[in-house]
Amino acid sequence: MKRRSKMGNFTGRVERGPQLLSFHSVDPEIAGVVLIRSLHSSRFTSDTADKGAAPGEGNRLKANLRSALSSTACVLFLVTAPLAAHALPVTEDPSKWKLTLADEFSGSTLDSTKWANRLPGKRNDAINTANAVSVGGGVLTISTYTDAGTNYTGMIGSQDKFEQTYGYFEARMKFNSAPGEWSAFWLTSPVFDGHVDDPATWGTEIDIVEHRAVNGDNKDISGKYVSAVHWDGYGTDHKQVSTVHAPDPGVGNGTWHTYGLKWSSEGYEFFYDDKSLWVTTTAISARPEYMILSSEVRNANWAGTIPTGGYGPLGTSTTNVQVDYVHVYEAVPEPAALGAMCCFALALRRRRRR
Ligand SMILES: [Ca+2]
Repeated sequence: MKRRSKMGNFTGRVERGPQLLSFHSVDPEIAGVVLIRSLHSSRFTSDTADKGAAPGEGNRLKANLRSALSSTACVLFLVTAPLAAHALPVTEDPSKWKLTLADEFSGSTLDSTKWANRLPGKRNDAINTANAVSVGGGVLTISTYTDAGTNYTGMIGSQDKFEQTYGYFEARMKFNSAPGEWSAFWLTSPVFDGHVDDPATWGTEIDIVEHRAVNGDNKDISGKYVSAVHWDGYGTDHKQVSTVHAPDPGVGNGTWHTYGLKWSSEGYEFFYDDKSLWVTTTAISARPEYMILSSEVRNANWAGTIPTGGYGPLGTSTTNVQVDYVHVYEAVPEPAALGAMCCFALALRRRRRR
């Protein structure tokens, strides 16, 4: 017997057999299956038509459930894990998340309890310097500039200060990218490079957003951005999956947007302004990773050609990335899962007493 039914906040399909009644949720937010094995399962009767729930059926089901729960029957709840591909971002259900790091970039200096300037010195075609990194007006700014023919830029990372396995990572960012330069918000593992064949153990590079003004052919792609997952190190075994998000109305240069990542044991889900854009279940890292906010310069590569004369001096260069905030959350256990564990333990205790 199958029929759709409503039971409190649950909507689903009721199936009944000998001493077994199961309630299959069809609500993607519930994503669970409740099995109630009851000596009283015969009470779950209804003359409701298959096409929908009749008035009063929800109350009957709730009453019968209460009766079954108070009986000596064995009660078993099986709740499946949330479906990553259909999960909602933090902003739509804050109760499911606990804030673990927040930096609003207020004040006038970088918060050294959360971030450190990363990899000072030459990197590709620029020199990473703390002078390129500033905090003011409520935002972090990483500038890319040229002084006496040398290009300078910067990056910050939370390595050894904040690392987390799984969760929801979000930054509100504004790109002012230029040819030869790109900026990004990404995660990586401290033991990523040099290890292969086990991304769960060694971790991955997770690029939430990489923004360029132009591509390797110097074609304007400022309205697009890349998300990617890299694994098996940076050597000959290196592998990656990536996607170019486009068209994304309003991305461009000089516009604020949020870029988010929901990372769980089921995979990676990438968000843009709270909209899910891409899900991949490839190479799932299961180890703590740290965050990086970066700008980089590399001539005649995937971000095009450095302008003649460079980017201009610090203070007048218009090439930068700004970050309004970084927020990180970890998932809290679902109430349904907690309830299932409690009921299962209760059922075991009752069985032992018999
Ligand atoms: Ca801010």
